[in-house]
Amino acid sequence: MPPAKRQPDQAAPKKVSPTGRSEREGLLGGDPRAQAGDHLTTAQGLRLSDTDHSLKAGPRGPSLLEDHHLREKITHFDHERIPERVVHARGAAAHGTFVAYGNAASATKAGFLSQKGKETDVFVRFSTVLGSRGSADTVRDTRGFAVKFYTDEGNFDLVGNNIPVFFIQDAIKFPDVIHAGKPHPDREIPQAQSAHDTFWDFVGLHTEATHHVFWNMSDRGIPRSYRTMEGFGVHTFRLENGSGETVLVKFHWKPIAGVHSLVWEEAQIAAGVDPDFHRRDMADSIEAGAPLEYELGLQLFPDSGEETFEGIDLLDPTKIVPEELAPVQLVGKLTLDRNPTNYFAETEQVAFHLGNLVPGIHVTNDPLLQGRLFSYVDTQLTRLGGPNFSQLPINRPHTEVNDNLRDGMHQTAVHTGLAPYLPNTIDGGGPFTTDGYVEVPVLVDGPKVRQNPVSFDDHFSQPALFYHSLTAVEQVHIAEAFTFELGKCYEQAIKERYLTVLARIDTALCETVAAGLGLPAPSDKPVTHGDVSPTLSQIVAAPGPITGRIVGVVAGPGADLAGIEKLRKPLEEAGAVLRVIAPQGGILGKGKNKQVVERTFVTARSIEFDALVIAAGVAESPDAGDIKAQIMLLEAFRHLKAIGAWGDGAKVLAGAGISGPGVLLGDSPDEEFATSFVAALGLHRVWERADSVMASQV
Ligand code: HDE
Repeated sequence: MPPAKRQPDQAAPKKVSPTGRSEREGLLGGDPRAQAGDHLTTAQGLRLSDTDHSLKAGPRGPSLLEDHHLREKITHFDHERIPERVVHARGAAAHGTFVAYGNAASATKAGFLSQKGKETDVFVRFSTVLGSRGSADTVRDTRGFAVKFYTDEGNFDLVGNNIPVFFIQDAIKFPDVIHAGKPHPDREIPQAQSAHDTFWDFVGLHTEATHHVFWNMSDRGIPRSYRTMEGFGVHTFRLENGSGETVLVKFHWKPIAGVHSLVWEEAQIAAGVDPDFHRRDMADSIEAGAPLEYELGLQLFPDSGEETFEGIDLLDPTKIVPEELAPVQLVGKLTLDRNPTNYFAETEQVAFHLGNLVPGIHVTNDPLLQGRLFSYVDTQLTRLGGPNFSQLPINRPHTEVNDNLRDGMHQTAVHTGLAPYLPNTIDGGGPFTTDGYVEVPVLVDGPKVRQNPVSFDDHFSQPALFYHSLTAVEQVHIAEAFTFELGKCYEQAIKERYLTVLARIDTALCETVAAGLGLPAPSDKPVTHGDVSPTLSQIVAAPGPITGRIVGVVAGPGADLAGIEKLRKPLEEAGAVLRVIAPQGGILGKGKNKQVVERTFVTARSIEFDALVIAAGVAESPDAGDIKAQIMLLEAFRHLKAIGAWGDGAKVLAGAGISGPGVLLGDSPDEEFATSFVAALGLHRVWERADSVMASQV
């Protein structure tokens, strides 16, 4: 093929900066010379006339070493990859804005939180923990929720997870828990899973992991989307207001769309059918104008010196403080509305660090947090190849930087002056220190010991609180998850040991899992635990928002296309997306009711849809009984999704044996039908159906 040359009538491609940033954010633009001009050049700017043929000694001869273009092209390609993150390798990100409500000023002087209406640019990267960069999105795992605020006072990074507690209490155990969770070192299997011997070996012996394990085995381990995940800073931090008063805080992100999850079978199918399920959902939604939205919340505790609240040790990252005891106060809104322009430049090269703090926010002595303060910069030195990663466009603060740091690998700044040291006279004495960041002078005193506080020894009361705060159906999911994961272990001793952990939490749960594994239930007695905390349950009693939800309408040549168009309106007004599914691709009908077929029976699978509807007019078609369509409907039914039909579409459902709660039938897709459908979708799942579908199938 001849080299691609732009035709004279072809418009020049739109120029965007490497980070795709607007003028307002011009500070973050990358090197403007990176993609300048319309002509293909070498890295040295030499225009090329051929990039398809290497230089050879005759058309059939060997390639010549002197081919500088061949060598440059291949050599650069050979070095395109950087080491993936040692944890959280699989991730996806978006840009957005944080707007402060202004009610946090009494707690913190941090400008981006305390000034009413203050807008701050943010970049958020979501991730799984265990899997490699190319692993599936929907595996059972904790999700990272890392937020970089580009504040006027420098970058503040809130590097959190979607689970409020962690497996370990002290950073020194991090390599242990991660080595146990990662694939086995001999065969490198299984990928992105905790369902294997080394993980359960470790957490059975190391019982401080129990609380986190329970959250992982709950529906929180398989979120429906990034949009429907909570986020937590996990550790307790310290806030300081303008008068120097301090208060302890736990950070929360509350999704406006509610907290919702997949069911396990759906998550497993999605891992194969669409490994990019979560990142696709986020990118598509943002592109379609449905941003992801969360509110930032603070749980505040007096900084009275004990670092406990209602008997809960605030320095122990395996403990939560129930919201019933310390309500979450909402202080601002995060909106993610812009996709990255370049995955590598932004999502891969972003470097978070807990030590990126701003005045008004401080760390505490949580021993997990203390170790993290070291780890993040350290890991970037290997991953990003040197100490200058804060110069990368995605990591650069949106404020002035004058740091006296010099040289090093990949230095891109051309610093001026002679005196990158203080004090100096040669460069006028600057840069000057000013009213900047000052640590709170907390008294530190104690013997040098390798010990934890005694309160850290309580490993079971909070997992028991969590488990008993959930609804019956959520508890069933936990029992199934333990039975699945332990059932994947080979070593009987590992399963037996973990049953003794479960026995300490709940006897019935332990017996159910033991029965599933075909093992006797140990007789250890469960711990006593505090009151339940109903806010820990995800099940909603009233319909919530349906923004970003996908509804599949099964149609075909004879379908009621006007009806589809009628249904589309209320769904889209509520923020949902309607996709037409038909036996074959193409366009159905013409004129104002014309429907573009977006999925066929070959490309559609139930996991893509939050609800399915059968249009009238398809029941008599020979395709109505297509096995792939039937499987799609039955899976949606088993996964407790709302299913509807109007007109003779009901016959298709009857033919598949689908009836009962959450099966909505109507003569036409009129207002009443649409309203009940939107309400069913807003409840996320038809939980009343759970008992009638076999428990082991969900
Ligand atoms: Fe991390 N963690 N972590 N972590 N972590 C990393 O930093 C580490 C912990 C979290 O999207 C690494 O840049 C240690 C808790 C997120 O880029 C590394 C300890 C929480 C991300 C690292 C912890 C997190 C990371 C790997 C125990 C929730 C992804 C690559 C002391 C509050 C950030 C990197 C992104 C990433 C170390 C525990 C969240 C190796 C040593 C607890 C969301 O530095």
